[in-house]
Amino acid sequence: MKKDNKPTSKKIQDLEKDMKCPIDHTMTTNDGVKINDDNNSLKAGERGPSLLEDFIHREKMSHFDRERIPERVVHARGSAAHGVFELYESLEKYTKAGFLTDTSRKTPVFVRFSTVAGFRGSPDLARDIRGFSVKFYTDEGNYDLVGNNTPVFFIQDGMKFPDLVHSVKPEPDNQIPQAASAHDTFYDFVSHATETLHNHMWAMSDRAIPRSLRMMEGFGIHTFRLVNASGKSCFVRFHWKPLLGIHGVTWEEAVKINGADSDYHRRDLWDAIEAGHYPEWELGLQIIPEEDEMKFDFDILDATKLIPEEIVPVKIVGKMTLNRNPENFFAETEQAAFHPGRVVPGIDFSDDPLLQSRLFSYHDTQIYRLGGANFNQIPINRPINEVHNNQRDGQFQTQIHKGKSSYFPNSLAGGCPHLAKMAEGGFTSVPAPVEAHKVRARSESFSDHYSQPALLFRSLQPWEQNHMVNAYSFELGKCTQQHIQERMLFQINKINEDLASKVAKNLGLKVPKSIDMPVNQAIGADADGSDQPGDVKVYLEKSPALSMTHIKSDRIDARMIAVLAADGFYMKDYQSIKDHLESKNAMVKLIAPHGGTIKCNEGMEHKVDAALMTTESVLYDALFIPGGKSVDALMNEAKVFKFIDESYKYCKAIAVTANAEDLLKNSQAKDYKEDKFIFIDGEPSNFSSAIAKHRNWDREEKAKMISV
Ligand code: HDE
Repeated sequence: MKKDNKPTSKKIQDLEKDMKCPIDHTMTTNDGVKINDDNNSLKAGERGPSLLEDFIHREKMSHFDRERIPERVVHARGSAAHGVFELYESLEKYTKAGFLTDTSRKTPVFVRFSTVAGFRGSPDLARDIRGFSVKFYTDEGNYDLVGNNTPVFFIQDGMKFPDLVHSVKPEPDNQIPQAASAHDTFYDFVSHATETLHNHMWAMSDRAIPRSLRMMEGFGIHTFRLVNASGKSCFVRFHWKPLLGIHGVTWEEAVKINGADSDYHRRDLWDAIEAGHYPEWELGLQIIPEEDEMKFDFDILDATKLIPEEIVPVKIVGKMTLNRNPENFFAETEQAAFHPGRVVPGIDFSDDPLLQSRLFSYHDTQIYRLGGANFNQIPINRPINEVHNNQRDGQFQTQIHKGKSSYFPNSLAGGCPHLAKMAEGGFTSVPAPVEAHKVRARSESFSDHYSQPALLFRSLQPWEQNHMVNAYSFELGKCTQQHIQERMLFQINKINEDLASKVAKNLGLKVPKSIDMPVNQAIGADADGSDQPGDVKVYLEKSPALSMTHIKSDRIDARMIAVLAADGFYMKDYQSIKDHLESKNAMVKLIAPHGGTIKCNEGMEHKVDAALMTTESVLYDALFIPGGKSVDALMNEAKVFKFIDESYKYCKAIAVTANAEDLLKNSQAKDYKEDKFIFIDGEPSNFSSAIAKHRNWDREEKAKMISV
């Protein structure tokens, strides 16, 4: 296989062994027989009948008939990329994992982002939690950090996972709605299972409708363990911090984006990497000494609780860069198998019951989804170090194991493969003491379901809170059963009365004082319990790290900037903005009333990136309109005003020069002169700083009456 100039790694080199390229090759059957007609089946006479002996036709058709494999039961819709992880400082004090102790290593990674509920072809901008799965191909074997973009999960015990997923997926009778939580079954479940309320609130935040996969935080969620070379262990929670900041769109935009480009996130990630504007995240650890396990106001084994960063700071330890798109979606992204149980020496599990349940599910589902127990041999899944053991045979075995011995101990193979001594890196589980009775129960320390969603709501900026009111109102407004809406209002009211009353007003309902909840339906209640457990406790007034504003970034890598122009636009104005934005890695797109080319005032032809009729303003982060004769033509285009009005309504940065201001005057953006994100003949650097801040949310209230 010919090498390309793309970034490489030990894993890419490993994958190259299996890459195929048709250039300069003759077409053959799967048995290598050359084919000289791929257009016609074999027939008795030109008009048939077709002959069964046509092995070329049969082979082609029966392979096609089996092209689909089962999609992931959750996280079916995903997009992935290759990259590299680099460590800033050795963490040998805490762990013996090579990729966390050796700062000279560049550990290859493969990262898959996903939505949870939608099917494989569902739109990207669904309101949903995003999966954030990272496979580290370390020298000591594969380590998978399979996280989400929210710091907590919906449930505490894996026993409830099938129920949770059944409730959020399309309803079983009619398979409606696709990739949406806004329906009765989900809220029927959530309002009963109060442990879900915290992550549900995260799902109601703008984090659940990200602007880009490149602009999301990632969280390992569960408490794991790190173990150092002397066997000492500590607890840890993993965080990914995006260097582009955390940004979302509004629900109204999301609905439009899904219509204009249902692959919006997939395309954004792909295009950014193709353009060389590689997305980056820093890895952060919250480290908790073993002896501090019980010192918190919540249980660190409870995956519905976060550890506020103000209580245990996040230590930044390294950086991950995604620098290469997959060569083949099916071979890599679809066949990639991530599993939280895939750990390397130096990392171990905690007793979190949700995590323990996952340790079974992922491997189990992958054996089914990928057609058998040998799925680890699929190129994207195999480690970069060698694999030797006595597991044999099975479907799709691709390796040829030599010799007579397939058991241990043996003498016929000289005792090989031999065991690794501890000093050679053999995996040993932390010998944590256990003394307990077998019980089917939930720990009392898991019973506080309201304090952390209340902390989250208190910690948000007013605009984030407003978006949340809208999200709850929309989602519950889509429920058809009043008793479900009321049960939700009752639960929200326990978290925050102001939030509940605003949502109730939008629903045209009252917050009920009590609800009828049979004891055996309330998951968190004691066996003889009367009500859902826990009142709101305030152990921290606010956690600023929970707001999306907590990561500041001045970067605009691969932000999409729309330039509206027609024949006669001022070249100098265009060039100076374009040069500045491109120097900051933004993508500047020329949009005109028609495709092909347009002429600037200096007589040069410029290639149009998109005709107005083929694109939509919601696909861009900011708008620039240079002045010139072009303005007369733009004045007659209804879509130009849609661009301006929508950009204004959705609080984006807008820049115009010279007479292009007339377009603003004629738009619905009446207050443009007072707006700090609108620039008339302004400095390009002010425009780019505004784009980096993402949106002028202060404008939102003023702009809400704009109709687009
Ligand atoms: Fe998953 N989850 N999950 N999940 N999950 C799967 O594994 C499961 C949970 C997450 O990009 C499945 O190979 C159970 C938490 C991601 O390929 C399945 C429980 C978190 C992905 C499964 C959880 C996640 C999955 C489906 C509760 C965040 C996509 C296909 C005990 C920390 C991985 C597959 C990818 C995928 C089970 C809870 C994240 C069915 C039983 C908590 C990012 O095995």
